[in-house]
Amino acid sequence: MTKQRGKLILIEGLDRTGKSTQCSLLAERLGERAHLIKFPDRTTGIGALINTYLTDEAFALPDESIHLLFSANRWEQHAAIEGMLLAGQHVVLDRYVYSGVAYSAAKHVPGMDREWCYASDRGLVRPDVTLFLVNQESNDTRSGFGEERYEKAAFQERVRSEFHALFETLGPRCDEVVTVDVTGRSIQQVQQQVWDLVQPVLDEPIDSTLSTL
Ligand code: T5A
Ligand code: NA
Repeated sequence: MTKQRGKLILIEGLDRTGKSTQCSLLAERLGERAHLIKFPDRTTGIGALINTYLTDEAFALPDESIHLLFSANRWEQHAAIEGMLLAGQHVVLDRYVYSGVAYSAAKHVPGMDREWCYASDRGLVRPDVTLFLVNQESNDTRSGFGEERYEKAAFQERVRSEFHALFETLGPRCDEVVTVDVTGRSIQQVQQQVWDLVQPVLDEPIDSTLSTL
């Protein structure tokens, strides 16, 4: 019997919805067979530039450039992700292409529409499932909110619309996206819901080919 490839599980959402918390708990629960990868990956040279952009409002970059850096930061991990999946390991992603498109498109810069934003990520591995965390209440009371460039209520509203529009317009090109309502729910409650949604995906038999975005 040939070895099953691993599954690519993505957790997306607005700022401070609990993505990193849930990704860590999920990876921990999956154990040895799982890897956790966070985007932006601030540990690389490109990631360091992104970090400066996010934390220092005075650091100027054209919107097109920072968009392409976020995308390039995902391409830096592409071969590693492919390798892990083909070796039978599961990969948990903390943000990915959909953040890349939604945050950039929400800037409403002429020429940077959704299609343009998506183009630089074409060819990356497609997630087997995407969980989209939504908090109906404002996230700005959660610790740390407001420290980085995009953490402003009005901009977050625009990002929210972009995420929804993106999931709608992608249609069949967009793999399974499941909305997880985290409003008023504890970390443990959300974790159980995440686990219940992910488990059937892990059990799904699948051939070893990876599909791409
Ligand atoms: N971005 C990102 C782009 O513009 N383009 C891209 O291509 C990509 C990949 C940084 C920014 O970059 C933008 C999006 C962002 O604006 P980031 O590094 O993911 O992206 O941002 P972080 O600051 O690391 O993460 P977030 O702000 O998105 O927070 P999380 O991961 O959603 O939230 P988390 O888990 O850190 O939790 C936040 C706080 O809430 C508590 C936690 O303990 C923590 O204190 N919390 C809860 N409290 C109550 N109830 C619950 N259920 C809770 N869950 C968590
Ligand atoms: Na995070």
